[in-house]
Amino acid sequence: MKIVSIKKITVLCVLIFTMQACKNEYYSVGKVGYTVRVAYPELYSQQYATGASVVMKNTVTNYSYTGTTNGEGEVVFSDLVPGSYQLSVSREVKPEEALTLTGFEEQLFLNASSAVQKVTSDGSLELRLQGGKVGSLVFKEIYYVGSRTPAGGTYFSDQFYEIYNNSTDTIYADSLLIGNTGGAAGNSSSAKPYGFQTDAGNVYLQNVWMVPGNGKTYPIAPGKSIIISQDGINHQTDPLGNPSSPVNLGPGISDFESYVERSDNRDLDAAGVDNLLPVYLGSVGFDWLTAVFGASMVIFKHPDPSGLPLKLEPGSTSVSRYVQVPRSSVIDGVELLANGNAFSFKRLPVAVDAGFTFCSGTYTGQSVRRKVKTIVGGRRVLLDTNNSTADFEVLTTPTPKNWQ
Ligand SMILES: [Ca+2]
Ligand SMILES: [Ca+2]
Repeated sequence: MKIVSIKKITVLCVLIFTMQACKNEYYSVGKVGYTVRVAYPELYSQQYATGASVVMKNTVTNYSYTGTTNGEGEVVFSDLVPGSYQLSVSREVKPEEALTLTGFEEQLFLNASSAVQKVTSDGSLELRLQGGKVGSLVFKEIYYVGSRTPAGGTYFSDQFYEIYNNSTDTIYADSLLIGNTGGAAGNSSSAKPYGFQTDAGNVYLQNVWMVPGNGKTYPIAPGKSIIISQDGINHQTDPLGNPSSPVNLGPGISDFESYVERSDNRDLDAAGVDNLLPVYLGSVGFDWLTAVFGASMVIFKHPDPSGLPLKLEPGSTSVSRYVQVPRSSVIDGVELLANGNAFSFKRLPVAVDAGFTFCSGTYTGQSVRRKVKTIVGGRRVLLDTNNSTADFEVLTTPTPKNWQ
């Protein structure tokens, strides 16, 4: 802690012209003690921040007292001149320290500041650090392979995509974009790999949907998720469903569903489950069915999604066009291929997903789910190394909004 220098006080007194008055005031008023306690942001594994830099700046003289918080997150200014002070706190968190505090190994810059405090006698103040965006939205679970009916038929209206807030801040799902790539999944060796494979700077999507909302309509709290379903019904009990389906995706579980408006009303519009907004539907029949062999999935944000360029697949004679999404807009992506030997059919750039994941077969009722890396204060932090080979595991039974 610095001590007010006599030189500074002298200069100040000269400047304000009434040297004697100033001197009298300064020396006649007793100094006071002031304790500042610094707390970490909510949801951190520790409550109080040690090693935080605290600055108390006198708003009249501009003189600053500085100090560093101790093991209890406190700094005591014991010889403060009474007056009005503005407090500011900063704390840089190194990646290895952040891993313990938040579950994410990344550099953080936390700050706090106060309104002007009138300090006339001994007192204290607690300030909470803020900032440091930690983590992001990630795919938690994807169920895409479909299920068998009791008679052995195939059923694929029960696909879902679960998106999880892996950060320590509330994130709004409003305007979030979700899409699937085209391209073969590697189930047939005679198929050609996706013609866009050599472009590492973009992702090419067959269909793109958007979450509605005004910007603050759909908050996702830290450690919570949203589910986007093909149809937001209880597939096990609904007359249009499949009694052998592994999932109930009704209201309360599904947050959104894809709804394809058709004159024959072939797609059902489940009440209580909000509909996604279509942005570009390059290959949609009765509904948004993604490949049961595996389509690679991406979530992203873009200020003008309907203005994104549409591209023909290089080396293909198909007239289908795909939405070109810059890699920098991608929030998360998961490469889903047909089997463990299908690496050459990758459709996402390595920077989005360095690996891929797969189920044991189509209509097996299995899902792929991101592993839990650690638990901080009861909140699961999911493993996100941008490599789904390492990050995901296959479940025999999907667990929408659940972990069992
Ligand atoms: Ca639907
Ligand atoms: Ca609906």
